Amino acid sequence: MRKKVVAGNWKMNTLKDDALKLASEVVNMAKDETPADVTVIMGVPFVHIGSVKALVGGASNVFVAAQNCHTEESGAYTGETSAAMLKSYGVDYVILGHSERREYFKETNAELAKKVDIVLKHEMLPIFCVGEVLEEREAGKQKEVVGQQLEESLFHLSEEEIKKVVIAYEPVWAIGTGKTASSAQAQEMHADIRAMLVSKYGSDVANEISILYGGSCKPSNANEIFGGADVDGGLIGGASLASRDFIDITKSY
Ligand code: 3PY
Repeated sequence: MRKKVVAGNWKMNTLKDDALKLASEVVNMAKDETPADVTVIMGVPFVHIGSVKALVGGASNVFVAAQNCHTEESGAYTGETSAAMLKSYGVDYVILGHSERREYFKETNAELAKKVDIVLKHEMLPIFCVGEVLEEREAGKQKEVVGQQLEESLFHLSEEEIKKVVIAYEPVWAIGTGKTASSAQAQEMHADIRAMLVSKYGSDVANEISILYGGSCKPSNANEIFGGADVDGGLIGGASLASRDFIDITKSY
């Protein structure tokens, strides 16, 4: 059985008090309302990780993700945060390759392969984002683009390693634009990603890997999107900043 996952991506939002309030609401509401088989993840800014992690404590269905990490173990990289640092705060997951990082920080597939490796080395789980931009979709190249992202950043992993990765398909044209892929478009790409995983790793392994949809997912469309046979949950942007909306999405299976 694949893990159902609803992961929030807070991006560069929340001041200290907002972060603690949001995290404590999510923990309390998830305990009472989220179905037991759904893994809830909050992807919080680095500065809040220590305090959010302390607040989450031993909550059984809520986990903490960072939104990035550096490729190297330590050293002279002013302003950066290492995987080992995140692990020392008890971080569970690290979001890697979000389209905003690919676009604004010029992260490449090769660099992301290194980040995936260092996150796994420090026994955290990558949430690895893939997705095409609008021009690529309009040119019918979405499968090729996503295939290349998987090939160059993930397909060097062993079977045991790839099973630890959560993949998030986020069509870039649907991020922060209010546009959402239709449930049919989402399922189609998720099935293509699953097929690529099957041809590389075989169906037993491929069927264990959760594939999340991201891109303007909200309570009003989550149920339909999560209905796709290969859609195992969502990576949630704006709606993860409102505890009520976020928790409602965790109940949308
Ligand atoms: C969005 O939904 O806007 C996202 O980018 C989720 O990561």
